[in-house]
Amino acid sequence: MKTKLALLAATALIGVACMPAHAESKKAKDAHQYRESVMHVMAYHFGSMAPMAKKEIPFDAEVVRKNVAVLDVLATLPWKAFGPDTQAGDAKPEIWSDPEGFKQAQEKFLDGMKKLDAAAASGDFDAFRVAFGTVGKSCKSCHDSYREKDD
Ligand code: ASC
Repeated sequence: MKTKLALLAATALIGVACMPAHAESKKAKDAHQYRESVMHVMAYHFGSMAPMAKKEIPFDAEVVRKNVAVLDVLATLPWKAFGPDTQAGDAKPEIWSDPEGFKQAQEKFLDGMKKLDAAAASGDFDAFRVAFGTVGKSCKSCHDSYREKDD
């Protein structure tokens, strides 16, 4: 009996010792997965237009309009998943310690998206290229300040 108890205790201790240092709560894990998934799909749609902006492939206004329509919806989604007690993944602590700065970074991105919307609607390549660059810069500057990893 004593041996059994000792074994159980040892197993429990090993279990605790093996837990990751930053075990995520279910809430943090869900939020982390949600925002990362949205950002991933955003990067996919945004990135798919990069070869056009770089003139590597011909400009196709219809393809741009379709991607931008998807991005318009996605762009509204990640922010609510940075709520209290959701620190996890590559999100820097500054998101929670500097909420004003993080909010400004979101607004910069959403302003850029408005420009990209207008450019997509116009079907004008130069307007698209400029607005695409503005949005890309806002992604990068937010990542530089609030994300652990580089782009
Ligand atoms: C992308 C993507 C980003 C931005 C950024 C632009 O396609 O995933 O984070 O563009 O790299 O500088």
